[in-house]
Order: sequence, then structure tokens, then C-alpha cells
Amino acid sequence: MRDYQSRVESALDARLPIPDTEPVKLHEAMRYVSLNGGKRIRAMLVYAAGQLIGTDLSVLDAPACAVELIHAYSLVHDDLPAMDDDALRRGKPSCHIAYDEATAILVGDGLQSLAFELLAKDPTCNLPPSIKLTMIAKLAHAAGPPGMVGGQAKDIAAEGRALNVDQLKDIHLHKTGALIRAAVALGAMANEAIQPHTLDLLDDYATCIGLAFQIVDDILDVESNSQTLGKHTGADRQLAKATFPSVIGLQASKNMARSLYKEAECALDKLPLSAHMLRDLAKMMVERRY
Ligand code: GRG
Repeated sequence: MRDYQSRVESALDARLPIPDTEPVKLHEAMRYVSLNGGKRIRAMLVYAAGQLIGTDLSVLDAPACAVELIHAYSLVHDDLPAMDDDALRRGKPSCHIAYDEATAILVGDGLQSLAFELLAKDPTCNLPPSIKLTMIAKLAHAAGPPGMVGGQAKDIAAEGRALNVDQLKDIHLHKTGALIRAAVALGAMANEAIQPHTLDLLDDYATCIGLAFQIVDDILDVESNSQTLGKHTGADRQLAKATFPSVIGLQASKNMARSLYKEAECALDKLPLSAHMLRDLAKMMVERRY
């Protein structure tokens, strides 16, 4: 996993705009938010799903960067005053604090377009155009209104309202889960040999761990502290947002995360391949402390 992490760090570094070229502030800020110590879970999922099918890691660099860039953009925009208004991200001042709001909006926009440009024309992603087109469509769907952006819109609309657990699941399957599903799908799709049945099982796995990941995020928001997490805790309470612990309780949230993890493992058990990296990643995602 550390190899995957350092691989995506170098791949991002090589693909982000050069810092001292115009517009310098935008380029610097894009690098500030993308090379600042995220866990790189989504990139690891791309690499692990791809390696499961036997895909060369070099082909997976562009998709791994693309999902991390979309993720970084979502965090930058999520931290803006118009959204969660958070001044701390990955242990450092959020983009709009370190720079300014206009720059943070442009950084998000720039990271998003770079993500799609990499999938379309990064020279290392030398796949047939039809596969690349399917990957671009998959990521666009996951990041857009049917996925992450739609989930964020529902999340904002739900502020201050009482939700039941199904409504909460629906928000997070989109807001957090859609990009995690896309990461696994992109890794698996980057190979002509992928079988539809394998893709379906991997999607079951990703759906379960995506939701479990968000439940753990909500639990950590209650049980951890901002120094460990690198972001302010208790923000959801301040914004009167429903969370898994607030809707079903802390212990039931832990049980739900555990049972989704088991479900994810069951999906992997049905694969005709040994998916030990995806197994380890699922474990890491539910047992994480930050
Ligand atoms: C603004 C379009 C738009 C979407 C924002 C994903 C999202 C939607 C907002 C992020 C807010 C948040 C804290 C969600 C909880 C789960 C989550 C995505 C946590 C952050 O992901 P990690 O823990 O972050 O993988 P690192 O920093 O490790 O990359």
C-alpha cells in the first residue's frame, strides 16, 4: 500500500501544472491541495483493482491520479464558506484560507478538468479509445449530479432536517460512495480482459466499503480529535447535519460498518481471483483511526 501511495504521489507531481509558470497562484494552489498528505485510498483502490486483473501499474497511473484529483477538488469546494466552511484540511489551512475563495473555486475547477484530460490523453494510459471513453463516462457519472455532486446537494438540502437511516444512506452512497465505486471500476476496466461478472462483484464490494468508509468517518468525528484527523471534528453537529451516530447511535453505527465490511469480503470471496490487496484495503478503511 505504501508503494501505491508513493507511486500516486510521484504520478500526481509529474502531471500537475509546473509551480512557477503562469498563472502562478492557481498552479501553486492546485499543487498545495493535491500533494498535501491525503491517505490516497481511492488511488490505492484503482491500483489494487487493476492489479487483480493483471494490469500493468503504469497504465493505472492516469486513472489513479484522475480519481485523486476529483477527490481533492471535492474537498476544496466542500471546505468553502458556502458549503461546510472549514478552515482546516489534511492538517493544514484549507485552500480558501491559504489562498482565497476565488482561487479555491478555480482550483477545484482546474483539478476536475485535469482529471478528465489525463484519462483522455495521458500517454501512459495507452488503452483502446473505446475503453478510455467508457472510463471517462464512468468517472463523469460518478462525480456529477447522479453521483457525488448530487449527494452533496442532497446533504446541503438536508441540513437541519431529521433524516431516517435510509435517507442518510442514500446521501452517502452518492456523496462519498460514488467516487469510491468509480475508483474500483476504473482500475478494473483498464484491461480488455475484464469480465462483466467480475466487474459486478467488484462493484458490490465497492458499494459496501464506500458506505462503510463514510460511517467510519462519522464515528471518528465523534470519537477522535482534530489533531489526529487533520480536520475539525464536530462540524456536522454545528451544521445540524444528520450522521450515522446521531441517527442510529454509536454502537449500531459500528455494527453497520462491520457488517458492510463482511458483505464486501463476501463479494470478493466469489471472485475467481485472489483479491488480497482489496481485502486489506477494505480492512484498512473500516479500522482506520484517521
Ligand atoms: C463539493 C462537489 C462537492 C462534493 C463534496 C466528498 C465530498 C463531497 C465532501 C467531503 C466532505 C467529507 C468530509 C466527506 C466525508 C467522507 C470523506 C469523503 C472524507 C474525506 O476522504 P479521505 O478521508 O480524505 O479519504 P484524504 O484527506 O485522506 O484524502
